Formats: sequence, structure tokens, C-alpha cells
Amino acid sequence: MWSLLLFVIIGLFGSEISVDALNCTIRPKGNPKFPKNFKFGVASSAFQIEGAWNADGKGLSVWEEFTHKYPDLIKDGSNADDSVESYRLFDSDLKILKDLGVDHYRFSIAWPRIFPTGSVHLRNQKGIDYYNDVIDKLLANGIEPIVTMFHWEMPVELQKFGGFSNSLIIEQFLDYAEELFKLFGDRVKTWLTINEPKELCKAGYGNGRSPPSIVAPGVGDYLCFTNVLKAHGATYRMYREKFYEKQRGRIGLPCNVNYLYSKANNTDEVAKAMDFEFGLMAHPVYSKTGDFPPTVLKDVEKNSLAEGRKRSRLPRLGKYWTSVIKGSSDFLALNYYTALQIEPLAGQVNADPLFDDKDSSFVTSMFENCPRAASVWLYFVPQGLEDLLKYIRDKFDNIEVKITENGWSDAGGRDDYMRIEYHKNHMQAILNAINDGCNVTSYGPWSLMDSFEFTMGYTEKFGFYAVNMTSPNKERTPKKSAEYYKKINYEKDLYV
Ligand code: PNW
Repeated sequence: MWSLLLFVIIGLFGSEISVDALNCTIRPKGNPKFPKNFKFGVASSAFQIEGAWNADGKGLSVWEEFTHKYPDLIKDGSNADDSVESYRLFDSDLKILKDLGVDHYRFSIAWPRIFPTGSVHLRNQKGIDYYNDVIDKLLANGIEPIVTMFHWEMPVELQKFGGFSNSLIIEQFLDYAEELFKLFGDRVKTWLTINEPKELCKAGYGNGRSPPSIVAPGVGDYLCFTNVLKAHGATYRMYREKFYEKQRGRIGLPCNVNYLYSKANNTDEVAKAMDFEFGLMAHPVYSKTGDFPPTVLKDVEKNSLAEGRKRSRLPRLGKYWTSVIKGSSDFLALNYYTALQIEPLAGQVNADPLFDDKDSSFVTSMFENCPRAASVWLYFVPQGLEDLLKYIRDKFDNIEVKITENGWSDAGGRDDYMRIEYHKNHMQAILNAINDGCNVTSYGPWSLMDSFEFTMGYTEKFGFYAVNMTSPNKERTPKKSAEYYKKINYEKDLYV
């Protein structure tokens, strides 16, 4: 408690000197100003904010099915049926977006809201009208829409066929994406395809903690990765072929990455562990050679054969798909929250049958010397972002990076000084990286307002704005962090 207080006080009155004292905050290096064309925004996702779960002809996603069937698996037994009602109250969202002064707003489209069964032959005009309205109003107010096509809302009808464990999803997704380009591509110029392949595939198809609740670590997750990458790559090629000339938009794959530090300070360990943590998503898309990282392919094959299997649990993408997927992004969309420490698994027996990182042969631990958020997995380690950006600079030819998520959870309240510290330190990390030659062009933290946090229900708050959940119009009110972030948006300078 005292260290937290001390941390906040030091942070508020002089972050320059606090760095080494606590070893968690970050030391400013170089030019304190963001480049002129650097953009600031904020992010959300459809399921988490829209509510109106069955209004106006909307179909169901696996998340509605899951929260209805298993309320006991949601921390507070809640669901997102109404949530903060952005479907009904988008004008209130627009008001706070304007108030915040952001350059862009990242939101997602709920697939079953516009195609209730997932298949594009049945469309729901009212859902389409809603997103048209959102896009038009954002643009009319000078806010650029950044649109995520899929933030985990697999239509139930498509999950019946296996969702991302069936390669049929590739053409279903391609059809869906093509309709999105036709419907909204005249105005949307920045697209994100499939949110966080690692979280989607590990939680949904590996350890089974999220829908579709498939428990198949080391098999289902790899199958999912493969289909996600193919759907993403095919979408990119289709856009380039059919839409780019007219629409001139850009496409990225949003990857969630924890930066990893070796307890033994061993750079080979970091290189290998990062291949599992990040390379599984990024190497096929952003490397010069494509396909999964060679280390990962080799280790998974070795383990698979040792288990007596006939072939690897992680097949190569092969020549055709490697060429489709390689280079299939115009920028790297990065979701960064925290860093972890690693040490070799060697000699340790992992008793947990759901342990899903057995192929990587490392165990991870948290930076427990640093402050923790309300989320058990989220520690305050901004240095990890600077180091991750440098890793990307060196590994992936200094590709342009857009930070599409970064955020801090607490239990609620307006005086959210730790959230201010978190964002301030992470923006400093980005500045340090830019001063060191990294090509970062935007920052879009999580999240505009408190919303439904999946299995954590409404117990963890990430918002710049609080929402009055008991009032009929669910008023949004700024927290201290909103006032802080607003200043940054207007001044584009960390030291105002
Ligand atoms: C993100 N982890 O996912 C999601 O994209 C958001 O929708 C979500 O609200 C946000 O995190 C906050 O939870 C993550 O365990 C899920 O490291 C899990 C992790 C990181 C990000």
C-alpha cells in the first residue's frame, strides 16, 4: 500500500528521478515531443460496449451463448446483454470522444449484428445502418474510424462447424470481409482483421477458458493460428486485388504481445521464447522468409514425434499459403499491456494438464516488484514496451507500428492516478523508442469507457470514462485520466 502511494506521488511530481528507485517507471531519453504527425486515439470492441444483444434482428455470437449458459464462469455472474448500451447511446460515446479530442476511434463490428448467421447471403439492414451512422458521425466530427472486423464474436451458426478449427472459416471470413469493404470501405481507411490471434486461439481452442471452450492445448490452438493467418492473408490479397485501387485503405493484424525478459539475462532464451510468444503470429506475416518461426516448427515437430505422433501438431503453412500470408499487412498493430520473466522449464515438472506452453520449454512469472492492476495478469512494466518496439524494429525491418491497445485496470473510481501513471509511462516508452529510430505512428489505448471485460464481467475497469450503470441513460463521466489524456491529445506533448 505504502509503496503504491509512494509510487504515485513520485510519478506525479517527477517521473525522471523515480525510474531506478522503483525499477518500474521509465527514464525519458531524448526529444520529449511526439513527431508532428503522430496520432492519438482510443479503443473499444462491439461485444463489450454495444448491448442490444438481440435487438433489430441481430444474430448470436459465441460470447452471448457462453455468458448465458455459464454465468458461473463470469466473475460477477453478469453478461453483456445490455452492457453500456452503445448501440442505443452512440451519441453519448461521440460526445466523450469529441471531449477527449482523439484523432481516431478504434471500434469493432459485431459479425452477427450485420450477418445474423455469419453467412453473407442473409443480411440485417438495421445493423448495417448502425455502423454507417457510427462511421458517418465520427467522420463528420473529424475522428478517423479504425475498424476491427472480428473482436471474437464468432456467429454461433459458424461455430457449429468448428469456427477457427475448421478451414471452412477462411472463405466465410473472406466473404464477410468483402462485404465490409463494399459497405464501409469508401469511408474506412484503416482495417484490423482478427483481434489478438494468441488470446483467441489459446483461450478458445487451447486451454478452453473462453468460448468455444475447446480444451486441446498444443493442437487446437495451432490449428486456430493456422486458420486465422490464412483468413487474414487471403483477406489482404482480396482487398489489394479488388478494392485497393479505389479505396486506398490499409490493413493490419492486431497482435497482443508480452515482452519477455530472461531471469538469467540470456539473449538466446529471449529470442526463442519470443518466437513462441509473438513469432507464431508475426513471423508468417512480417518476416522476410514467412511461415512459422523455424525454431517453433522444429521444437513442435520434435515434441510431436517424441509423443509417438506421425506428424507435427504444427504443420508448416507451405509454399502457397506462405506467399499469401507473407507481407499481408501494411503496418503492425500492437496490443501491449505487460512484460513477463522467463526461465527454462528444464527439470521442473508441470503438473497442470492445461499448461499450454509446454512446447516453448519456458515458464513465465510476473514482475511482482512492480505495481499490479486489478487484472491478475497485468503488472506495470512500461520498459517492456520500449524493448518490444526495439525488438520489432530489429526483427521486422522497422515496419510501421500502431499501438492499438494499452491499458490499466482498477476497481473503479474517478481518482484513477495509477491509470494516468500507466499511460504516461507507456507514452514515454513510445517516445524513447521513436528517439531510438522505431517507426511508431499512433497510440490508441484501451479503453474509451468502462465496459464488459469478458470472464471478469464488470469487475475490472479500463476506461477513461466511468459509466453510471444504474441510470436509464447510462451517463458517461470523465475520470482524472480522461482529463489527463485530453491534455495530451490537444498538446501532443508529454510535458505540458
Ligand atoms: C485484450 N493477457 O485482451 C482485449 O483485446 C480486450 O478486448 C480486453 O478488454 C483487454 O485486453 C483487457 O482485458 C487481452 O492475459 C486478454 O495478457 C488477455 C491478455 C491481454 C490482452
